[in-house]
Formats: sequence, structure tokens, C-alpha cells
Amino acid sequence: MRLGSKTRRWAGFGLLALIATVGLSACADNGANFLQPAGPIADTESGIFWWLVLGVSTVVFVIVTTWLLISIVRFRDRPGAPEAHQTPGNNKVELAWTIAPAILLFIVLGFTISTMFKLDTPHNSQGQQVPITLHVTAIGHQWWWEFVYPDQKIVTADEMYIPTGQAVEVTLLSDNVIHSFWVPAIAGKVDVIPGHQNQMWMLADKAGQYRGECTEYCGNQHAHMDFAVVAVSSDAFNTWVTGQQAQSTKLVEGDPNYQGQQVFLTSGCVGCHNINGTTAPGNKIGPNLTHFGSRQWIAGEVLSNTPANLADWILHAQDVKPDVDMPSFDGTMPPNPALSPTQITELVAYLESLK
Ligand code: HEC
Ligand SMILES: [Cu+2]
Repeated sequence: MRLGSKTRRWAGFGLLALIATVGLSACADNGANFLQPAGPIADTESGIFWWLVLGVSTVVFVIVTTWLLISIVRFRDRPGAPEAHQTPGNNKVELAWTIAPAILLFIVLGFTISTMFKLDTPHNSQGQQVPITLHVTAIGHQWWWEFVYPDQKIVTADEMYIPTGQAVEVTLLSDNVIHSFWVPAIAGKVDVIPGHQNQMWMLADKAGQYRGECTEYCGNQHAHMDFAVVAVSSDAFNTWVTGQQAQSTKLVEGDPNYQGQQVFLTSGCVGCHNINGTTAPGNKIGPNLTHFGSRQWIAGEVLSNTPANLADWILHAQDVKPDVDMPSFDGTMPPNPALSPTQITELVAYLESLK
């Protein structure tokens, strides 16, 4: 069947629009871009992409396309021209175009492997070796990241603070399935495997907030397992540490958020969440909430941390993030209670006060 010229024109437009959409979507900047590196690892990796992979591909593309265009134009069929000369096979040519790409691919492989070895030792952007000054353990849960700072005795979720210019060692653990830890602008991706301890290091040159994500399919809400690496100056980092080390207190009657804390302690939340300094034992099914009010996001960056969103999350967690391990507290999932509007208001005020 031959397509009419109108149909072909529209098909052409459609194709162009599709290509443009795909191309332009790459322009969105959400902090998760390894082509805008903020540390030596991503910097080296993007270098490999620009000069090696893109360089080699460009040369091949130009040679093949030029050759193709010349052949199309020069040897096109003309009225009255004799039948084209047929070449049934040419061993020399076949060998050449098998061996040449193989050599190119081995060159790419060689540089890639040597880069991998180079990236093993912690170093700064000038290439000088630097010592590890901070240890963080990142634990992949379903579907959120827990960050433990063993030396500072801090436990937090979905936001990993690091000081700029310092090498951080990240130990990767999982208590469920395989995840993968990637902060495109800084470092990664390294698999997070249950029963196995993986290690990586990272260093951020520039202060900023960089999005990280799970890059190994781990269940329904895999796409909502984002986290943020927040790189700040050493001073700001120390201030953050001191803030996170502060214990929460068991409030007494008459304290502003006493009612909210009571709702928290009596509604079943304590089965999964810990708030240090209260009687909530918390068995780590859910994030530690001791300093929840200081975080920018709720539940793997699905919602920004505002009182309205928090109320929405507690009432309808299963609608916001279907299949999540937290029940909705709107009465649809007995024995979990339906929280009244007053209880929700008090609970939200209490949680947001935990800075
Ligand atoms: C059965 C376990 C369970 C119970 C009970 C539970 N939660 Fe959760 N909660 C979770 C899990 C798991 C997450 C993390 C979900 C995710 O990000 O995928 C979570 C996330 C949260 C978060 C977001 C924390 C963060 O840093 O992103 C808040 C706030 C929260 N829960 C509050 C509550 C409150 C308040 C209650 C009681 C009314 C409650 N939860 C009851 C399991 C539970
Ligand atoms: Cu995942």
C-alpha cells in the first residue's frame, strides 16, 4: 500500500514531534543529572561519556553517514541506466567491518576498566587521594532509605546530609530485596543486596541538593523510592548533626503538643515508628520520626513535608503510595483506627514540631 502525501507529511510531523519530546525531556533539571557532575566520580564518568563514547560514536556516525549519502546520490538509478553491478560478497570488506568495530569496542572497554580502578580510591577533583572522614550506612527498605551515622549516633530517612569536600564512605545494606543506590550528580550506582555488605565512597564538591534514586526494580513503589543527598559546608553539617542528636522528650499534660504525642503513642504508630526519648519502641518497619519535622519530604519524596500533605499521608497512605507497609488511618483498614479531624490536627502539629 502507498501512503498518500498528506498522510506521509503528518507521519513525518509526528515523528519529529516525538523526537523533540524525547530530546527536550532530557533538558528537565531535577538534580539527578550525571552530565552536571558535582563531585569527582560523576565528573570522571561524564568525561568518559563525552570524549570517549560520544567521541567514538560521532566519528563512526560521520564516516558511515557520509559514505551512505555519497552512495545514494552517486549511484542512484537513472532512466535508461544499465542494471547495477552485483557483488555477492567480499571477504576483505566483511573482515574489515568486523575487526574495526571490535577494536573500537576494546578501546572503550580498556578505558572503562582503568577508570573503574581509578575510582576505587577516594580522591578529590584534583586527583589527590583523601581520607574517609564520615561513615554512613544506607539501608534500603520497602520503599524508603534509612541513613544511619554510626559515629554520630544519628538515624534518619530519605535525606542524607554530607559535608562538601570530604570523602564519605557509604555502606549499603538491604533488609528485603535487591535495591540499587545512585546519586547521578555525585556517585553510584551500586547494588544493595540482602545478606551482603557493599561499600562505596562519594565526595561532593559543590553545596547543593542532589536527587538519588533506587535503580533496581524492587516492587510496586520502586519509582517512589527517591532520596536527597544534601551537601553543605562543614559548619552547616555540624549544626545539622547537633540538631539530629537532640533527644525528643516525653511530654506531660499541659505541654503544647501533649495531645498529639498521645495520639501517636496510642494509635498503633509505635508498632513501626521510633521517636527517641518517648516510649515508642519502634521496630524499624517505618522511618525513625525523632526529627521528622526537619525533613523536606514524606515517604521517599512522594510528598513535600507540609502539614496538609502529612495529614493526607496519615489518613490515606495506601492511596498516596499503594501497597506501602503503612496502613491508612481513615477507618478503611481495621483494626487501625479512623483518626478524627481533631486527632489528625494534633498529631500533625506534634510530628511537625519534631525539628
Ligand atoms: C505497619 C507499620 C506502620 C504503621 C502502623 C505506621 N506506619 Fe508510618 N510508615 C511506615 C512505613 C513502612 C513508612 C515508609 C513508607 C515509604 O516511604 O515507602 C512510613 C512512613 C511514615 C511517615 C513518613 C516518614 C518519612 O520520613 O518519610 C510518617 C510521618 C509516618 N509514617 C507517620 C505514621 C503515623 C503518625 C502513624 C500512626 C498513626 C504511622 N505512621 C503508622 C509504616 C507504618
Ligand atoms: Cu527500587
